[in-house]
Amino acid sequence: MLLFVLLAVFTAQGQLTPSDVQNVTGSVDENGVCLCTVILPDNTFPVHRMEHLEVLSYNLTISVQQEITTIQSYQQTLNIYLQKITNLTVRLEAMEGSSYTELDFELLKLEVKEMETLILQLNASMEGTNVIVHILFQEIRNISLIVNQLEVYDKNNVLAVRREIVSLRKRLEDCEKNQTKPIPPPSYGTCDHGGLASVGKPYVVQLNWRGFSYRYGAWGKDSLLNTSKEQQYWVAPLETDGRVVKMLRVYPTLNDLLLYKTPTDKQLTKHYGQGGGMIMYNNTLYFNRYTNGDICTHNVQSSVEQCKTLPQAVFNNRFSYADVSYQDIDFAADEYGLWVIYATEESVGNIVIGKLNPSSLTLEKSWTTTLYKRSASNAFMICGVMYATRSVTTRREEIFYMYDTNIGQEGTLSISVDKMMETVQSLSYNPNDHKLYMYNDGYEVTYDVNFKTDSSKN
Ligand SMILES: [Ca+2]
Repeated sequence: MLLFVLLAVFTAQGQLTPSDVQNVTGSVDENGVCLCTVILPDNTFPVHRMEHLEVLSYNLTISVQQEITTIQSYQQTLNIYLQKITNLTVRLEAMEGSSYTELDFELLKLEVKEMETLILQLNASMEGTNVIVHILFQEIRNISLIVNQLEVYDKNNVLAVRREIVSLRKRLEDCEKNQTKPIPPPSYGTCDHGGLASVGKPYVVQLNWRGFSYRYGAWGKDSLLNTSKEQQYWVAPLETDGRVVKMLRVYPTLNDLLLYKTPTDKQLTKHYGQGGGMIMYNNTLYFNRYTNGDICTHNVQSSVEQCKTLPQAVFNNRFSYADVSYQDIDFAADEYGLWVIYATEESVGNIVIGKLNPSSLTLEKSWTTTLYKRSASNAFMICGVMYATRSVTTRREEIFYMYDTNIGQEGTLSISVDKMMETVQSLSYNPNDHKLYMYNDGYEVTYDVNFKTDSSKN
């Protein structure tokens, strides 16, 4: 019984070995309670330290478990990041491997360089200035600059530039296909060519002598082939109403024109003119008579005037051109002689081309086209072919229609004509110098024209 108590006490205190149990002699007091004396050794078992250790161990186990959980969580996160990094690497490799490498830029630059060379050759092989080639050249230069910038800064636009290059290359190829073979310019007065090929850049000679407010009118040189007045220039601004012609000025040379020097003023005293359709032919001004369907002449030398009715021609702004008023009757001259471009009620406003006898002012022959006169901005003749223009923008005209009186056939074409001012007030060709003369809102402008080879004749 007593032994049991001791055992129970020790069991509650800690671990016991068999040597820890021994028999002792006890006694019972007057109250019947068992008493015994136990002599414990000096080095008692450190039960409290054991307890502390147990607590520490327990806590440590918990901490380790927590750490293991945390590490497992880190591992999962790390796995996710590893996956992301792997994906990024794949994408980077793909990007490096496709359009954005140094090598690619070098190839791009090579392509641009190649096109630059091509267009320089094209430009050199073409006769005169070609507007389309010039524009293409500028665009290629721009692309070249962009590629250089991109290489330094933003490489991601390489694809856009590449698309642009493809488009440019296509246009260049088209241009090459359409380009005319370089031919020596035909002799003045001959028609040994295949018709109009292109028109050069505008050359602004000067503002008319009456000033900017005289924006309507006409000017040029004598259009009679091999005229004796080849050096002479004439300028005839309309009054500011854009309708009446009262005078013209003649300069003996280009220098005189440029310096407004030694002019001869001629007054149209008997009959005023109407509209800017006039030309000088054999030192005689041909013009539409004011408020009338007559065509009249005024000889610069003798001041002799004569008039004759142009049969059926409408007048007084009935069928003028698209952007100008009172140019119902437009004179023209070419290698074949004198022409008149007009419309009639019978032609329902479509252009009629008349071959005019310069002396008698009678019609030798006429051709009716299908081009509504008011849809064209102006017209002129070269080698019996009428070419008509229309406005494309405020800075560009297009020669878009032709009628060949040699064969009685019409056709369409597209030749750009740059202009400095918005409205073509008049436009004529001169067979003596292969130039177009434009009165462009008061400015006197010339253009060189280029011809196709005879084999490509329309
Ligand atoms: Ca004209």
